[in-house]
Amino acid sequence: MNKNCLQRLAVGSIALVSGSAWADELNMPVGVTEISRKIYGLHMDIFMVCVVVGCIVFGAMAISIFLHRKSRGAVPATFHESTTLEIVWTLLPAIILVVMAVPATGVLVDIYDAGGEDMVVEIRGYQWKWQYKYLDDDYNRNFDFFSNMSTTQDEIHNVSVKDQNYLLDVDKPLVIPVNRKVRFLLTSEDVIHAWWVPDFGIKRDAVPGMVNELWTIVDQSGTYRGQCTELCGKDHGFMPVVVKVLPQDGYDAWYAAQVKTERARREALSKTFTADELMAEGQRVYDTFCVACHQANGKGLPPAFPGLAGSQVALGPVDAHIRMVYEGVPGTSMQAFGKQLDAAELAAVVHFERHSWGNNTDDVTQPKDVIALMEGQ
Ligand code: HEC
Ligand SMILES: [Cu+2]
Repeated sequence: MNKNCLQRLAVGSIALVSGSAWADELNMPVGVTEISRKIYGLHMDIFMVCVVVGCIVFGAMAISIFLHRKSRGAVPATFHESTTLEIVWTLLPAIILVVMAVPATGVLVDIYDAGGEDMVVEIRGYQWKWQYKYLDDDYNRNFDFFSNMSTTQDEIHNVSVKDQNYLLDVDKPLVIPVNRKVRFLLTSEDVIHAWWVPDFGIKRDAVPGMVNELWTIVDQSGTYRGQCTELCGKDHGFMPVVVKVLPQDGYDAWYAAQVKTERARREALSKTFTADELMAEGQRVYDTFCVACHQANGKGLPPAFPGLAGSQVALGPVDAHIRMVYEGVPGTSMQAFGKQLDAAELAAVVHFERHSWGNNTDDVTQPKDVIALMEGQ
């Protein structure tokens, strides 16, 4: 620990104890939910207990080192096995621990009380993005979307100036209404991730094959940011969480727009598109879902991630190509995209790969081709 660090620590401790403005910079956030404020209160109470215990213990030590030093002719006491003393120094810490455990348990019980919700959102972790599914009782009002980090590669590679929300921005945030109890169901499609929003005071693991619960009631509208907090592979640091909390009427308008988009998406499954439309949509899907491994120039990052320019699969029979993207390649990082993309998106991205970076297969892939092959219709 260097001097600067020690200074900060000293100033920080004083700031925390005296509750000055400095504390805001160094302390954990108070947050915008009752739970986050309870956690903050607990943190401050227990911090105070630690400060008092620390002062007594280190104070007694400092005083005895100073007053009873050898050069003053101090002679050590000779007593052994003082039963009273041993009872006192066992009971006292035990009592302090119990006193701290009581309020902590109360808050923990509140944190786990996910019942009585107004709405449910399923959160699904993927390498390396989040999917949000709005689970309405009415199937026709259900929809879901992916939330991908939107920080540009140029910012990451220091080519352009870093944004204020560097690595903490997404293309589509989770949107929830203010003052409503939202229950989250957390799970994962691949490895363990963890969903965390410090301002809400909530965080939980997203475990494949399991569903964990989480809930929140946010009482201030605004945009709140968090991150995946479970080491989940190469792009673990690139799957931020962004939550936009809207007033009820703004939220209702947003929800209605999502339902409309979802209707259009479901209709697209039975449409026939032009080659240009497929290329435009395919580019969007590729840039969102494939570019991290196969790269913008289609050359991939061999040997880990094969190039698609000139690839046997991208130039071979279309059925095998669709199947590969739909089912993935088990045991590799090539995922089964049939779970994440619908038939229209799959058709577009397959078409795009067959007509980009010098590939030209002279065919057109439509949603109905994907449905016929993979969904058995
Ligand atoms: C996390 C990394 C990753 C992502 C993201 C990814 N792929 Fe792959 N992809 C791979 C790997 C690894 C292979 C090689 C699999 C193997 O060993 O056969 C592969 C192979 C392929 C192949 C076969 C290439 C060949 O010639 O063998 C195609 C086609 C393909 N991916 C398409 C896609 C599409 C389309 C997307 C986006 C929707 C995508 N990939 C996203 C990792 C990825
Ligand atoms: Cu993760």
